[in-house]
Amino acid sequence: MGKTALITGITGQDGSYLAEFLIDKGYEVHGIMRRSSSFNTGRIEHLYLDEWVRDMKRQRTINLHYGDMTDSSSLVRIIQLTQPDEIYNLAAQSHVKVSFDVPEYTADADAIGTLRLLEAVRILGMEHKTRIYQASTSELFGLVQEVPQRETTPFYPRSPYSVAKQYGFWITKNYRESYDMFAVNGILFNHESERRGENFVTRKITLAAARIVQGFQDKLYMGNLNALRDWGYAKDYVECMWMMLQYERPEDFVIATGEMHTVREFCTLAFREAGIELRWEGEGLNERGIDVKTGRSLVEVDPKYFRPAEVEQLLGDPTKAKTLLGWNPRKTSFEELVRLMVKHDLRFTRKLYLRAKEEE
Ligand code: NDP
Ligand code: GDR
Repeated sequence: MGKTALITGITGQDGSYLAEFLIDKGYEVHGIMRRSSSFNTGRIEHLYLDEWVRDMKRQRTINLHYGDMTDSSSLVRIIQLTQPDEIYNLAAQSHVKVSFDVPEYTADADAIGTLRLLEAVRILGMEHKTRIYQASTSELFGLVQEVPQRETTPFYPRSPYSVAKQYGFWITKNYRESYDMFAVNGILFNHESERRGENFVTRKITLAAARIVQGFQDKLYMGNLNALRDWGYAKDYVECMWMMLQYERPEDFVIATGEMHTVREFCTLAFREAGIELRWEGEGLNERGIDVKTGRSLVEVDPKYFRPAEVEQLLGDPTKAKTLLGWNPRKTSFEELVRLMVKHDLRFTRKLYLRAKEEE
């Protein structure tokens, strides 16, 4: 008998890659999706077929269940029904800037949601059967106290999102220590992909570069270009989530590449990949990314993208994951990551444009 996994947040970037990864490993995969007025299954449609089609094709697919991190009863019901060996808690209101606009909801879904999940496992008496992965974040380090950041670096969260995730971190650790549960935190640094949400900085840039070079967009407006991030590839990072749950002991791990770049560098590289060489001029609010060939200003700063409190730099030290789990932090390089995102978005934006033309 293969193992059964339950993924919260299966419709998100990481959930979709993790579902693919676990299916390949022979898992029976279940996912919790929330109700939405428009389809939210775009990232997993290729894994999900209506039941009658599934029967016809006898294809291994994922099983989706309606539920919500703000609804304990749904969590209890789904865990009881699916009896998972492993739960990956990836569901969250995951946008840092948006968390300043919806702080209470963010705390409910990200902090208390984690508690609800742990309690559901305990109420069902499954605390010694089910291993739990909690999606913790480098945002916990916030106002950086030590460079690079490792498992022992003190936290200083700087947003309602990271404050909520700090609760998630500690309650996971607390349940591990109190009830002897195999519950672990992956402290993951930023990881990106072709499936990254369109309002996170990397995807916003790669989409804009693709649109601008094809003439569908004039300019890109950005927030803090000086922010430094340790960016990895989501596909490489979901493998590490699984590795943590296979490890002999429940432990928390920092997952990062150990290399950081500014948002500006990401822009320069993405535009170059799309065929535009940028030159940077001016400072602060007047900074501009100019197309070297045409002299046109393509990237400008709009303060509406600034955050009330910013995390200026994050750089992780993945030594523990490398040593104990044998995880390879540089499988996909920064340059490759930018290349594959831009390549995808050039095709993606072209397709959207052609479809819109057809419908005209
Ligand atoms: P996404 O924003 O792409 O996905 C979040 C998922 O959570 C979506 O499936 C979303 O559903 C679901 N969700 C949101 N609110 C609820 C709710 N109340 N109940 C049930 N489901 C909900 O995030 P990522 O895939 O990028 O990240 C996965 C996890 O890892 C998140 O917890 C994030 O905070 C954390 N993280 C991410 C990092 C990164 O760089 N990507 C780094 C460190 C941590 P829907 O599709 O309907 O919106
Ligand atoms: P982050 O990711 O806040 O690190 O959280 P995001 O891509 O949103 O921002 C990274 C940095 O870029 C700066 N920035 C901008 N950001 C956005 N979104 N839009 C802009 O126009 C823009 N201009 C500059 C930001 O100020 C910031 O410094 C992500 C999420 O996936 C979290 O869920 C996760 O926990 C952390 O990564 C690790």
